[in-house]
Amino acid sequence: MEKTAQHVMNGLAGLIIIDDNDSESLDLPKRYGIDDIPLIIQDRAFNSDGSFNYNPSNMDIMRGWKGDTFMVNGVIKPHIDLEAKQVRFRILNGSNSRIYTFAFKSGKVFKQIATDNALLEAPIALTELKLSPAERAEIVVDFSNDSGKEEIFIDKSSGKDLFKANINKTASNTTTLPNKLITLDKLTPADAVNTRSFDLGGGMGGGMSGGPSRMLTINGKSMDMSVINETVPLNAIEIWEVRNNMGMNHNFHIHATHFQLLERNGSSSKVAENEKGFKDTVLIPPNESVKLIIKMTDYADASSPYMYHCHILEHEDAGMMGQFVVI
Ligand SMILES: [Cu+2]
Repeated sequence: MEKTAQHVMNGLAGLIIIDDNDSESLDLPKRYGIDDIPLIIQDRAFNSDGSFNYNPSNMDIMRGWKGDTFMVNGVIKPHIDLEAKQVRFRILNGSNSRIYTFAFKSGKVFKQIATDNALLEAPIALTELKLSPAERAEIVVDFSNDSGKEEIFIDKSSGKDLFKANINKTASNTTTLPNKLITLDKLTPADAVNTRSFDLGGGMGGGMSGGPSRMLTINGKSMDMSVINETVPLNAIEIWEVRNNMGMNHNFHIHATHFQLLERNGSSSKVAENEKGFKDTVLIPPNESVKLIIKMTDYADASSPYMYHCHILEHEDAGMMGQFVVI
């Protein structure tokens, strides 16, 4: 416990691709490494000998540690040669704390087709895509008319280049992104039988008295391995309201399920189109709130409970995590 940030920093993180019949049956780019490219985005700082420089202060822990060098699939500023066709990128923000706003430097439009856990019902056209730590997205970019061009994928938040794509290969097949992807089996708020509230809070004061692992809290409590914070009934549909009571970004991740985002700051209209899919991690900006609908469909007992936590790794290590059982 309290070492997740260090473990991920040292390399203990990856991306697993999960496809299903829906994904396979649609006319999506699906040739791995050719038109179906995983992107694991991470930031690091390096010592002069090339080793990782990671020694966060309490202030770094509070703010979320950020490195000055960006890696894509473990490589600094890589480039890729691509065919002049539609290309799918499966993106993971694998960073400890950094929130990215992904975009092409040219402003090129792309289509988001999937959120953390599933395809979206329809592609959403975007010019930028914000992902907080552990959030995933799949996008399809149409390079059909870009032969001979280069496109630079950037993080607009920091202004840094991430990788360069050279569109210098002839398309060896074509794919046509459908207008309709799937129908999500969404939960209905009227079916919810219970509401839970989670207040994300804390401050440096907690650190003074309890050390760094006690600085941050959910509902006033820091993570305690010996405490089960919530007991959730199996297959019950619930509303979870999560409030960020601090002047800094947090996100909220729930294990072993997916949820739907119903509201931001009490308003369903503030939920972006590309957030209306199945997710397991959601960004909550400073002093904002989200309302989620969730159903736990797997048992978990006290010997191996599930967790919910901020996925800014320094924050979860600082106590912003809780445990729950499903019975
Ligand atoms: Cu946090």
